[in-house]
Amino acid sequence: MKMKAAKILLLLVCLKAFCYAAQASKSSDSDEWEGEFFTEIPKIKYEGRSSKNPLAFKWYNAEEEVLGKKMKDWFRFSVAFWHTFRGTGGDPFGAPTKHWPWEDGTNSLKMAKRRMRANFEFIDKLGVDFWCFHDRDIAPDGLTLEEANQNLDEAVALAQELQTKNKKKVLWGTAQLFMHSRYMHGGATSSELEVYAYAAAQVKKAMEVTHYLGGENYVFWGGREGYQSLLNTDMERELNHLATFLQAAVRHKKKIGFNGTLLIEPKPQEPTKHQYDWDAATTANFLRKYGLTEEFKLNIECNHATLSGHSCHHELETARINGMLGNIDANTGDPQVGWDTDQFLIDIPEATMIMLTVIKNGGIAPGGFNFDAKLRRESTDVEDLFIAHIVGMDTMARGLKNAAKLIEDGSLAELVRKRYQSFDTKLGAQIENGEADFELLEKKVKEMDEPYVASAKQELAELIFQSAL
Ligand code: XUL
Ligand code: CO
Repeated sequence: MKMKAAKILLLLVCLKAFCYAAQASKSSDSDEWEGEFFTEIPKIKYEGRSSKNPLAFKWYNAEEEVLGKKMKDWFRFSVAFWHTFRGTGGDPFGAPTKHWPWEDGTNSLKMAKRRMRANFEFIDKLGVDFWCFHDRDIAPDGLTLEEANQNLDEAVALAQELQTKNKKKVLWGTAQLFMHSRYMHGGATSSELEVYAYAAAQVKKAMEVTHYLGGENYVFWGGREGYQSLLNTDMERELNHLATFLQAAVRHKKKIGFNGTLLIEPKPQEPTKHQYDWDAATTANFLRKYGLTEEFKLNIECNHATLSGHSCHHELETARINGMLGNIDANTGDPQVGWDTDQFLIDIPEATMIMLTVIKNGGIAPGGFNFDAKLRRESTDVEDLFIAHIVGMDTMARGLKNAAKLIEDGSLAELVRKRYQSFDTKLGAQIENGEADFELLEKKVKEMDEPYVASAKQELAELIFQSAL
């Protein structure tokens, strides 16, 4: 019996490999991929909780209103081009594992255009309105900046045409300043002036194409803006350079009439040992020091939050209370693995905490939820790309519904209000307005008994929280 099952399995695997090979050869004969990329995948619909169909939403119902806003407007979900269309499954120990039928194994302009077509079919079938990209994901680099820019222009012209046809939008664009060896010391913080200049020219072009595509935001993620050792690093000079770079970006944004939000995406390390935009608070302090708080917001990525030793909720709250919550790179790490695994988020309590902050913030538009997340190396079917996004979207929808329940119920907010009610007094107001000096407080202490200290009620807060899940 076992032998027979194994033989059938082998036959199926062979059939599938043959099928891929046949489709791939078809594609390499013609200049353009004809027809559909995802022939086996229907348009993903909401089927409700009882559905057992893996290619359907059980919770995410785009048009459903929650707290007066449609689900799709709370989330503004976006597909990350780099993971979904450039992720190969390769890792430092092993070769690529994903052999998508439309790939011909090259980084040609022809291939870039084919991928772009696949991208728009994918986001349309998934029912998502936005996508995000790095300049070098969507078009091949060139031997010169001019050549790279020309390639980018061709890919962007097609993207523009497909965006209009499919009614899709760019959530954010960005420049890839970490892959090319010239950026080994960083871009804006490189010790080499010519590299600083190159990075500026690349960002200039990436901002221009993001603007051309009607992008709603532009992201700076400083993967190599940091140091490996302080012994050979002038940290003060590098940070000053980073600031002048960002100030120049602001001037360029205004010059070209780009009204999108500029976002910085904090991450503590990886690939650099220490990244300057370590976490939300460090980045907020950097922006304040250099007078950039009016011009930038933050793009909080959950896996970056946990890498910096914080929860995603902590980073979102830090951004929110500083008026800097701009966008969310929705993903998660692995509790046992110490690096940026970029997994799709499936933790419902975490999604609920994320949505509590997003609701408190009144939403995050013009930002959104970008799935900066990838399939595991071992997930190699085309349908896995859809299933991964479906589970990510359903998880966030459950988070939204739970958070709305908690807000409508009000007992958690009441618990927090009560906890600080000793400050809802005349003296409390004096303290909070900065009018109570130490002499006044010393006088009050002399008039009162030993302070009454109430319970923090953490377990009750947790009880209320979990009852909404
Ligand atoms: C890397 C990361 C980037 C940024 C964009 O960890 O998150 O993909 O989101 O450069
Ligand atoms: Co990210």
